[in-house]
Amino acid sequence: MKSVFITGTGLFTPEQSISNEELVTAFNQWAENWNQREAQAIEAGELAPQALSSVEFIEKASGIKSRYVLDKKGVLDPERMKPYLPERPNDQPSIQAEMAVTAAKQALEQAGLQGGDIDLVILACSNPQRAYPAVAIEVQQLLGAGGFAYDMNVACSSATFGIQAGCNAIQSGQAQRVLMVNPEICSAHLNFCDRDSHFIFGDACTAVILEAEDLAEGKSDRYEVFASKLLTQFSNNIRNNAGFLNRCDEAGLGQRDKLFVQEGRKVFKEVCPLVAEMIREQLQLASIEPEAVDRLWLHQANLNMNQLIARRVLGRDATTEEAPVILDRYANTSSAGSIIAFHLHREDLQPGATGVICSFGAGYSAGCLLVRKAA
Ligand code: CO8
Repeated sequence: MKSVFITGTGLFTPEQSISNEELVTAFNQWAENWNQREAQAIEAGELAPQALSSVEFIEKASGIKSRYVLDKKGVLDPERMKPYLPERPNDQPSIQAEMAVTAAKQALEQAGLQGGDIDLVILACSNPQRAYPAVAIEVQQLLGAGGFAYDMNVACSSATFGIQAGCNAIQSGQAQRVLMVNPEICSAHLNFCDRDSHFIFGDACTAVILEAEDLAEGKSDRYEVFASKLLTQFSNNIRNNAGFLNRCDEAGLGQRDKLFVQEGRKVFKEVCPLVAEMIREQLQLASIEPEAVDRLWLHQANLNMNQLIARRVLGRDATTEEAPVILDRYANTSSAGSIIAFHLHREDLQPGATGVICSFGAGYSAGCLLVRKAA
């Protein structure tokens, strides 16, 4: 079977960032306004008051200190509590396509390629912004790529599943050079009025170029994807029921399940052992001792979660060099997280270095890619 290499990565980071302090101030103002508005019902015991959020809780429970977003003003307006992202006419690039093209151009440059060299575009993310046409096809057109393109969604594991789909396409001869992009606009489907989750997500887009061995030959900083495992297991603990059937039952419109909802504690408990076991198994199958792993580029949802997984894999605490953290600045960017970590934290690795790119999230879904820096 042909070997497949990652020859370039790119990252789009929105210009605006929200600190925990700013986010909590807006949330608490919204909560106080709500409590005032509903004072009579609260007094009568018909409604429970909204509890306040806290910076200390957020940082301790998640490790998140700030997040990048496409629109800060709308999110921090206590009368709005969601981004304002104006609709665009059809003859203008859509927001996700624009994010993807920015990240893709960086990745193409790193790989020494032009858009026209790509013959498959996979756009993999938690929520493509529309039903059709596929945003991937718009990206294909904007970059002047050939071949074919499609959207796919495996929530937080979209990028690892997307890379695997790209490897499969190259290995089966359907494509030669693949662009895989992850435009995550998490702020648009996060309920900023939900104290349990209002701090969790941020926006970003990553891009990865995959090339067959013969085409990747001689390129510096290339990584062979030499083993992989994908896993899914149905769970309702992370869910978003937004969809085109919503309009068919008025009773459900505007309910909280039409945005991101989760049982965070259950997710933590169930996903950590599953992922640690998956990585260990993958390493064992590839006859690699955990000590020989140079880097763990883990999904970036929760710092405590990553520390626990790394400890279970390595049998000891990982240093931040071994398991880089980007969630402190970016928060959870869904599928983009592990790729942001890979993009920002691999420069120092030597040829022969081995690493794990691993995602986990809604579905449940988990993807584990073993990569090795080529000589
Ligand atoms: N401020 C102050 N206190 C709070 C707050 C807050 N904001 N929120 C909750 N509390 C309180 C609770 O009320 C509770 O109080 P009490 O003990 O009195 O009942 C206490 O703090 C503890 O609450 P939790 O048990 O909920 O706290 P945890 O320690 O479990 O931390 C986390 C909550 C951070 C959510 C944690 O459970 C976690 O990170 N779990 C893993 C979640 C995860 O990884 N999910 C993956 C989701 S990503 C994904 O799959 C992609 C989906 C698609 C993208 C969606 C984009 C929007």
